[in-house]
Amino acid sequence: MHNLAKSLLVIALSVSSANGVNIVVNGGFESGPGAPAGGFRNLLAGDLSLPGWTIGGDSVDIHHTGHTNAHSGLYSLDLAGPDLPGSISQDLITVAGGQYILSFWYAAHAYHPYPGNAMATLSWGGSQLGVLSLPASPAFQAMNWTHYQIQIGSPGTSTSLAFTATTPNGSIILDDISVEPVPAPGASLLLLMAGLGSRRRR
Ligand SMILES: [Ca+2]
Repeated sequence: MHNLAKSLLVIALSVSSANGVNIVVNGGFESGPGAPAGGFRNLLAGDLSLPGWTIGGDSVDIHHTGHTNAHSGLYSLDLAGPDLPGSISQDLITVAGGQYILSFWYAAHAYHPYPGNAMATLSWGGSQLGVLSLPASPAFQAMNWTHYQIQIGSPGTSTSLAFTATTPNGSIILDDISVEPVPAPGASLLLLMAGLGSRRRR
């Protein structure tokens, strides 16, 4: 491949890839109280035991993978506890105007005692970014894990990330939430030019 073509490919790849540093604390729910093997643990709004996350609404549940299979690790988080919808949120330290890759996995509870899909909203920086909606998983050990990924800008130096159930018990379950900074295209281009310059001098 011609050197210029290689260089353009390097630029294209660097613009669209994150740098691998996840700024979400405990995005996989592996830290904190966990849940008994094969069971779940209910956490009421205001409970401070789940590192990184503020629990709101009514309550949420931490599920052990023996209860509903986690996307990875031992635990996932059910956005609605035994009754009414709950929520989780986290304030991320961001660079104003920076670009980030938001990625997570979601599934619907296999227990689904009402018509329609399990649903939740996703918000970023206080604005609703999307609606998560899935039919019930086929079984507790056959969860319909679905990937969500988007590149998005940060509005300020602190950006709230929030997930809010809009259906009651038997709702959306989350795992492996990450937000990774995307290197600025200008920075990649400067590094590349510096590299080309040093090769020419040799
Ligand atoms: Ca997990």
